[in-house]
Amino acid sequence: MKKFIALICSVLLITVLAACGGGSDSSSGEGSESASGGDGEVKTIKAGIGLNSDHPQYKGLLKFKEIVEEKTDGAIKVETYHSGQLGDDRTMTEALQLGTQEVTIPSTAPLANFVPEFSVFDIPFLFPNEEVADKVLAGDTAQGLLDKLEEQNLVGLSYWENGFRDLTNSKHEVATVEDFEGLKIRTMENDLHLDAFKALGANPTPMAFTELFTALQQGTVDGQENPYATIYLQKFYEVQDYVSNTHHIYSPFVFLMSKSFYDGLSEEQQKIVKDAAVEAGKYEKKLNREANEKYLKQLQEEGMTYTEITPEARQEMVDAVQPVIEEYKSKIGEETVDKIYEEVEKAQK
Ligand code: KDG
Repeated sequence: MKKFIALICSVLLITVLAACGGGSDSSSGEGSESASGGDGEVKTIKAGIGLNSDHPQYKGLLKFKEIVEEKTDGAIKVETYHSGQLGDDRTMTEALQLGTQEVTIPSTAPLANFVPEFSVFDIPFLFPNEEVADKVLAGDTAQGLLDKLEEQNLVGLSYWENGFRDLTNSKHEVATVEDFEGLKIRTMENDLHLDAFKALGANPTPMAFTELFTALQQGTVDGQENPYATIYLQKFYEVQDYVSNTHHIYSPFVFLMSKSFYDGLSEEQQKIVKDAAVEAGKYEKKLNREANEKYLKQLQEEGMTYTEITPEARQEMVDAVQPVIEEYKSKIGEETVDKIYEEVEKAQK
């Protein structure tokens, strides 16, 4: 009996000690007042993305890890996952809301399912070039959209770059609007993308990025659209023969953190993760632009046929999607759409 009572007492003691702290629960941040946490507690950030480990996005994530672990003296540890090991853009964003994952960096397109105004970046042919995209993403509207994420239990720490999206397919060259006719195109999970491709005459299917390579390989879809860096680094050239510089949408990424995790950090730690997300984002953008520049040539070396879209043909595409843009103005929010167009115009002056 004595032995039994002693056993019960030690179990109780262990339970009380555990409740008083000492665990490495990544979501508990109470009581830590400095960057190093002060109480010796190590918080863990599980960070996952859909692209693979060769992509600039993953290299940017490693930069984030390096900065955060160094600046917090190891009090915050960052575990990195790529290639959809933790899920796709939507499921990882949901995991952040639930607090079971701390960081992900989705394209803004699937994020519009959480904050519809993000679809403003899905307006086809909105940005004429990267310089304009940079200015607008640093402007009031884009920064205001990051604030809106809080209502969804998410914190948007910075914009990164996915880039201008270009069309690939396995059927034929795409040079004009007519060439889209009947092509089965995978799009991101976003209604505006779907309707824009329908307006161009294609037959679009929304699908998570994690399923895309197999769908292209098995012919479930004929084509897809992504920046050159993704087309090359994900080896889509193995299952796609044609690439055109449609540049129809510029995709930003948003560096997202789970709000419950962020709220549990000390103020100093919050500043460190925020600054690191901005700094690592600059690094990612630089690598991404270098990659997009060099990979079109390499795609051709891998055997893809490249088709240049003439200004006239691009204008026909712009005209074809115009009714869709009109239709979506009220869905996105007239004010947001008007403001973004103003900012795009101002950025070109
Ligand atoms: O890591 C980001 C990817 O999951 C995704 O956003 C890539 O552009 C993309 C796509 O087509 O799904």
